[in-house]
Amino acid sequence: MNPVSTSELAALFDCFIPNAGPASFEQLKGGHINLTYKVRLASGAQYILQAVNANVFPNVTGLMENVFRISAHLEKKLSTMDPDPNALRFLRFVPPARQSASLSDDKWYWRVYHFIDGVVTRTEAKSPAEAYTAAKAFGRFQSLLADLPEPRLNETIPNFHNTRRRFEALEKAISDDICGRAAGVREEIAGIRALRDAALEVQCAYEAGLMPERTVHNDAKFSNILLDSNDGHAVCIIDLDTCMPGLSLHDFGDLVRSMVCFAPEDEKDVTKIRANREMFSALCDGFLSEADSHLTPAEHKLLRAGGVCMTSEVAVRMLTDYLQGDTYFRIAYPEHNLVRARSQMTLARSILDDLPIV
Ligand code: GN1
Ligand code: MG
Repeated sequence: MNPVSTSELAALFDCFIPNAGPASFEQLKGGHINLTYKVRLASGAQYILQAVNANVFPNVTGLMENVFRISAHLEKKLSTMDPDPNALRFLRFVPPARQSASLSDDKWYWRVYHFIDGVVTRTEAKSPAEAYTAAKAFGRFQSLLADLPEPRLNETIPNFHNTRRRFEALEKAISDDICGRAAGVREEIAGIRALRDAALEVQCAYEAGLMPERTVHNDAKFSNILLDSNDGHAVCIIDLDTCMPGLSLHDFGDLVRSMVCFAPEDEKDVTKIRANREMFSALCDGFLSEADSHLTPAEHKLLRAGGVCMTSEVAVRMLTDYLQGDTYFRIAYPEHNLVRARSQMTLARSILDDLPIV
């Protein structure tokens, strides 16, 4: 998307909160798909103005329906529990006060929600205590959604974590080679192919009936938790756009992917990438402290396999995007997707080789 001017942002925001007076807009980096701005009004009130990428999420109506159903369910459940100042909170959306053609087209869908103050997000975890906190929050999220009433949520991106299909899409991108990049990434292709069987373990167990479909977050990375800036407790799980039917291990796997190593997702120096046992153990403990009772024996046994699955899968997706000309994940420089793919496949290999089964 071309940069959005301040006057355009102000006009968009006015559709939600009319005549709010002068506002400042700050683009928040992070996220590879949507565009996010923090809005600050002269009164001090703060909001998030966000554009959902309709190329990635063509069924925005279904997406928002999911998000509202989940938020309402969580709010209802939490209201019946003992008030706890540290309980998880959830995003509150502001409905548009008036519709406008600019709010939604085939490229972007704009929405506003309340900003939560006094929090930070981070892309890399620092300590096992932090890993425990994040995994516990996602375990709780899953438990709270276990009794979401029927019907099944909309599958807004079909086959989102269908790992086998992701590998097939990579093979197709290699043979189509529309950008002529395949010859330059032979080593990466071989490395990712070598991970295929281990990456498919979770899907095979699901297909064998060893674990049920659940309502899950589907992008359970560390940066999708707002942490209290004073004491670091988990305040809110954000980015509910991919909440859909899926597997518990997809969420646990993303926690492992995003927290088991201290290097960033796009670390260029792969010698810095190594899965850390203490972090993994803290992630297992935190997740199980909330989700233990609802997991099947196979889900318990495949916790590490969840990490291999999600880390390999994202490497496959990033390499596919690189081969197809970087049309999906936003990049900051030409080889960004290739760098990400390398780092994530190195991490998947290390999760498999360096971590215990549990
Ligand atoms: C994307 O845009 P963001 O950062 O929320 C992607 C996830 C990947 C993640 C990798 C809809 O999420 O699946 O795991 O990047 N989201 C979508 O950081 O494809
Ligand atoms: Mg996301």
